[in-house]
Amino acid sequence: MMPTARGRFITLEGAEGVGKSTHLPFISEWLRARGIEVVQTREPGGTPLAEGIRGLFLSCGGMPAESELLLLFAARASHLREVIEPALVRGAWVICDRFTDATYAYQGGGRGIDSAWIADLERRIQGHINPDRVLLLDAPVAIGRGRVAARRGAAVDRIEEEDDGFFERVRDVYLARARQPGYRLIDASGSVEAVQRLLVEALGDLIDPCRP
Ligand code: Z5A
Repeated sequence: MMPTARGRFITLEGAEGVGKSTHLPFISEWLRARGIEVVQTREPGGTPLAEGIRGLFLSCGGMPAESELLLLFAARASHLREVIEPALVRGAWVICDRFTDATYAYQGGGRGIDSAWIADLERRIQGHINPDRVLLLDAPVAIGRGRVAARRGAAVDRIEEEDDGFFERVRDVYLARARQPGYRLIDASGSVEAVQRLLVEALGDLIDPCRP
């Protein structure tokens, strides 16, 4: 019997309000329509332990940046072992709302934690599991924040309370990381339909490796 091919690991990244939650189900459905088993998940979260950590992370005031970092990797370890790795091994594709690029952007760029420390945890916790494709949704900070403000009615979380300078640093780190192979920079400032056309283009070569 032929061994099952490993699934693909796709992450959706970007600062708040760029449309990750809006586009995640669209990508999942687009892939399922092509006969692919999809596991849709998010970070921090994806397991009972990691969802519990997410609640702490988003709500506990006065948290040191180092505690943020360690909580995120504690959640990520559970998510990797229980959800991401088993899915990839059985051949499913994992579509994840944020992953370690968010840690470089928010804890590295936003909070100022040394990226060498993040890289060390990344190596130890993730081992060989890295995204095959990072879809970076990018828009000026004012656009993303404006969308979130227009949607808002409920409480603002701890990260959303940060000022524009914090989100500019987050965006700068994301843009710098998107120069690496495997990343696709998507202009997220257009309409939902325009962004989804760009997302489909950015996935085409994974579905059909003959495409450029
Ligand atoms: N975090 C971290 O610090 N470090 C880490 O390692 C990880 C995460 C993994 C998770 O909170 C927080 O955790 C996050 C970073 C931190 N905090 N922040 N900021 P979350 O999941 O609740 O927050 P989020 O990821 O930023 O989600 P968001 O604010 O909801 O943004 P979004 O998912 O990208 O946007 P959306 O909900 O799809 O869209 C926002 C609104 O805009 C909504 O009303 C849409 O209908 C609308 N929208 C979307 N696209 C468009 C377009 N194209 N045109 C017009 N309107 C649009």
